[in-house]
Amino acid sequence: MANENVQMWTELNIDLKSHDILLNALGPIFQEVYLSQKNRPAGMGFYDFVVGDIHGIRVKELREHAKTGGKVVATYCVFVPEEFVWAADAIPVGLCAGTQFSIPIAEEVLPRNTCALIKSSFGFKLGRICPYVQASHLIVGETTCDGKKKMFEILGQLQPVYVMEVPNKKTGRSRQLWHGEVLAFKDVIEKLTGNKITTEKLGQAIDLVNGRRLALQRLYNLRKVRPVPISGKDALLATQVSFYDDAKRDTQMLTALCDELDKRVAAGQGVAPKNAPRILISGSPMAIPNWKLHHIIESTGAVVVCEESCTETRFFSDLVKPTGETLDEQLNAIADRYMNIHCACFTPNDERPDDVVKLAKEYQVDGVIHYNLQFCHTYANEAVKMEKRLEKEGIPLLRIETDYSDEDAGQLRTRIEAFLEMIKH
Ligand code: BJ8
Repeated sequence: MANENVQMWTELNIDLKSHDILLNALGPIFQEVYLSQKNRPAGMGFYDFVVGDIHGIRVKELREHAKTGGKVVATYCVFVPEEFVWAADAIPVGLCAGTQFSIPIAEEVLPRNTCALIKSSFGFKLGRICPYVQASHLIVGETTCDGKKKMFEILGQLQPVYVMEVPNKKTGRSRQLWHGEVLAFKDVIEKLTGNKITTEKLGQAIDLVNGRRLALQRLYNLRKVRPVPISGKDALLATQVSFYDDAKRDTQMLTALCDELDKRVAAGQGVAPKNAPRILISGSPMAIPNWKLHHIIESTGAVVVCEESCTETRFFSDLVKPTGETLDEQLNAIADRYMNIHCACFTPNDERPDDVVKLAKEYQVDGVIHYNLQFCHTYANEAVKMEKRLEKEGIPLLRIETDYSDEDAGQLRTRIEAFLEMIKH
């Protein structure tokens, strides 16, 4: 198997030397962050297996799909409507952008004062260390923030890139623009694949993606229980894997995990004591393998019970209304659903603080940690409004700005411990 993988990576033009260093570093980190946890649900075995072979089996599936003429479409943002990709018999894959490893490579080209997520993803391509990027036929970017949209121009010199224009406001005119963008994206995917997107195929794709969203909603609802039956780290991993696994299999695995958690809840079995501080994280996305903040928080005895971010609640909380009977109605339902993502790239974006307050109550949290990646101006500025709003609601907030390196881990731990001390009942 290992040889088979090496052969596949060679065919994908991977820089094997750097790639080896990356995979060899990931094992011990996963051991420390994940496998050292006690009392994990057995259903997490699937996710451990996926990480254990992170650049193997799934990449092989993508390659086999490509050998029969199928296309692979890579994305970085939850604004890209994956329903069209599935409906055209292509496979969408959310790209990894969560490791420090690829950042020095990216900094050879990009300005250092760019957020870690952008640098990490760009470094994966520049350094030829991610087989998912190498296996994709098209990368779909978006105009959500300045750093990303300018990076996509440079990325486009290395691989085919298509950029969707995401509006900055939520006015009627912006919605019209977005509807046009969604329609144009459908055409791009049809052209790439040579397959016509029919009402029937799109209906099936809507059901497929909604099915996965419902399974993720079920997982998150289980985290509302006290004591919580799954750690924040494990829930985070399950959602991270959802970005690149097969949607049907992912739904099955999530369902099996939730069935197990139901039993834990019925037995009153939790991963942390009933009185462990419950934390909500809100802010920038945490792409795989970014587990830094969860690991620090949970190793202090607190438990992360919810994340308001694009790798979590913003990814699955809304469904596409499965009511459309014509292609036009389906397109409108898809455009409406995606326009409702409360990313900080919008102005104003008062819905996001509303969401955080609502989630804080539903998940019975003791405090909120606002997480923003260094050099991300949208989330950093929005934190000002968030702070005021949460203060009004009497919900304690700690603002954190960090990157993917471990340099500030000690300092973060000290600040988080002080915060937990302050919110203790
Ligand atoms: S919909 S949050 S996935 S853009 S952290 S790259 S905003 S400088 S990731 Fe995002 Fe889509 Fe919005 Fe979600 Fe820029 Fe900020 Fe970096 Fe960001």
